[in-house]
Amino acid sequence: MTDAPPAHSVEKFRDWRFGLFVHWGLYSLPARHEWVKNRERLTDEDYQPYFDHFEPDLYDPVKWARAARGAGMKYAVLTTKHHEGFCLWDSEVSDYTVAHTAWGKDKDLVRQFVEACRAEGLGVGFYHSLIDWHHPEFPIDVVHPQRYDEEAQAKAAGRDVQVYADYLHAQTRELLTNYGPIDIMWFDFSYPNRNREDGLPGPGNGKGKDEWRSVELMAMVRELQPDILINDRLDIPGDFVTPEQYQPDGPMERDGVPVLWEACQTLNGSWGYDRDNLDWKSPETLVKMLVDSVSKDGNLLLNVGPTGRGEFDPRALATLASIGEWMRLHERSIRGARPSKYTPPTDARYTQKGDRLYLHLFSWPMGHVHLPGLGGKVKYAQLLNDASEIKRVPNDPNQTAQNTRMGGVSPDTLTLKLPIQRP
Ligand code: FUL
Repeated sequence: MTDAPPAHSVEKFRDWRFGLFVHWGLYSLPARHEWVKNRERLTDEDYQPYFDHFEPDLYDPVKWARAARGAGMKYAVLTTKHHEGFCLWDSEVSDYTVAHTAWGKDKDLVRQFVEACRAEGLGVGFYHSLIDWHHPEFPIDVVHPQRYDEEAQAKAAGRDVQVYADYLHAQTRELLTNYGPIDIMWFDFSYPNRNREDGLPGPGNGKGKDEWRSVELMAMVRELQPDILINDRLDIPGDFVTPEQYQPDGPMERDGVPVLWEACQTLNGSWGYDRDNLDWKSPETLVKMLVDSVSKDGNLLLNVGPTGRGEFDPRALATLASIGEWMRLHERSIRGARPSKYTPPTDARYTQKGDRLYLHLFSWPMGHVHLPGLGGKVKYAQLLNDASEIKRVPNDPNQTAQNTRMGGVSPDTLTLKLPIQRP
């Protein structure tokens, strides 16, 4: 067993920079967030209608893959099983799968997804939940986030998490054996912030890794898929870290050493389809998140929650199309780009590829922009969207000296003249 992924997998992932996350399961039917079973304290019986009515007749993952590609994404990660426990493939160790629904007899939605992604040239990742609110041996009520009262603990007593761990390992083995090469294994999630003795929030006692048998699980993943990258949610360090719904302050580190990272972000605060949620982020906000990630050497995994019929919501499609329009003109500054050693001015970011430095202005300054540290270093400047030339404002030695005294432009600052209006 090796404990690090091959360098070529790491570089491929860093070059991709932008991927699609898909949260799809039975929770797409109530259409009230993927945690609906927990949030509304639904019993298995309450939840059964969603299994009975799971009929995604419009599921066409080629359309998903094309929408992703159109947005400039290079890989896609699918929830093979979310916390609710429902499996999108015909797992040998469970009846709680699409193949056991009235609609889905013998269907394997995971296979179709993998094939569509491959056909469209996208990398493929599997999200797989460690939590399982349906498995009879999952000690749901002790460790279940938001549920740690006495009644819950009593119910959980006697459940054997190791039986569940066997199931988790068997399912992971199926996923990594039956679908060809898989690029990313995205486990979710252990309980670093929960004391498992009393179930209360607080410093974690790190027992999650024993319950999932994380070391053994990770070794199996690497053995089955030597080129795969594994995320960090098993309670042991993984290949990349996964800031969720926030942008880190800068390049991320683990134990003082740079670490590969991928921010995951929603379109509207919910991962699963959430019909009445109107809190949609604008394409501009999302593009800024992408640029911000790349400028800090990270990736962005942007989520869509398809409907119960298996389609992307028109609002999601419109957002992806707008991002795609931006990417059509600016992809060079994202794909394969890395952070720059230069510090950008306020409300701006740099990305860099070879000797090309890309300046992303999050707000448009009036008339000109000062770039500290770049004086005398730039041969030519242009706008990326239309290749139009950008002139520099020559450094007037007297003016510069005066500005320096006043705390303004210094001799090593490059000043560029911008169009008054943002193009
Ligand atoms: C979290 C989960 O609980 C959410 O439902 C979602 O899957 C997100 C990406 O990870 O931890």
